[in-house]
Amino acid sequence: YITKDSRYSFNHVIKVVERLRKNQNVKVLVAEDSSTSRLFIKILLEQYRFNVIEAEDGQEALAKLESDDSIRMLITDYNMPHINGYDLVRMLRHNARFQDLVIIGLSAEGDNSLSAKFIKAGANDFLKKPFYHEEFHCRVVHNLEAQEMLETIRELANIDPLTKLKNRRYLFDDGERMFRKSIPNASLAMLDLDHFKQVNDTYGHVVGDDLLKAVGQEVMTHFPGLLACRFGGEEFCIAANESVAELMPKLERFLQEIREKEFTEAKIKVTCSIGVCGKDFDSLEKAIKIADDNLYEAKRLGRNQIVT
Ligand code: GH3
Ligand code: MG
Ligand code: MG
Ligand code: MG
Ligand code: MG
Repeated sequence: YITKDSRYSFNHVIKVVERLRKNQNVKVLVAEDSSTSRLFIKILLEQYRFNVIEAEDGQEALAKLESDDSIRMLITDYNMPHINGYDLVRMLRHNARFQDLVIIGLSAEGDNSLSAKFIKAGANDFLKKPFYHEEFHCRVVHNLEAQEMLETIRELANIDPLTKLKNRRYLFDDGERMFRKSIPNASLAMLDLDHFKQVNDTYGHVVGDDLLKAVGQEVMTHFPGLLACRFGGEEFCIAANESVAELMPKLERFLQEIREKEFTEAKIKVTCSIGVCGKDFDSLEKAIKIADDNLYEAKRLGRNQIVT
């Protein structure tokens, strides 16, 4: 594959080797009732180092997908007993859990409308059997790379690059939905470092960034299971699907930890002010507004404290 054609550049070879190396970690499920076809597809995929598992029909495929989160791609035949490939794709795409699964449909029978049917149901691609094996390989890799890119873009859009916490955009999108669902048993806190500008002015921005990273780590460890995000500069937001009574002790421990710890190599001491919202809200926006007013009050009262 690499050496036969001298037109391939060195960079291309590097890319192919890199892809083959990555493929070892890509688990592909082949759903196909014909054992000959199944073996043929398995061999093709294994030539490219994919980790292949098999299912003899749609039902077995579904069971394997449900019990194994690490399956990245499904290659499915159309005509199979119990559940056919088309129904399998429809069922999978109705479940949010399988949105990122790469699906390629295959069939020997049917007219061209079968390909449209598969893709409309949510398959990424479709191939008619018998297929030319290089085309099969190209489609497998292209669909996989498109999916990988999509996941990277989604991550870049939702994660704050400095602290690796979720960002503000995520909070107002997926976070808003989660938060709204848990009202009235929800609460929210806005956290803001005290006199952070002085840290930058004294130690410089690089150290300021290190401090933010370290505080981000503290945020991550103190609020497991809750949506903790970097709201902006030195402000963090905790959107909790639990009552203010449950959230308060965690906030108190966090405040104390920040107060006591020495951060970065410069052993910097900082404090934090927190505004909490536990009632009188019917939306995320309203909860943020209330928590923000309370944060302002915590600053006014001398910082290093929580106001509810
Ligand atoms: P207060 O106690 O009133 O909150 O005072 P403060 O100095 O923390 O608040 P202010 O809002 O005046 O300043 C926030 C500072 O945070 C200003 C800005 O330079 C700094 N900052 C915001 N984002 C970053 C960042 O990503 N890295 C660094 N190093 N500094 C940041
Ligand atoms: Mg079949
Ligand atoms: Mg501040
Ligand atoms: Mg300020
Ligand atoms: Mg601030």
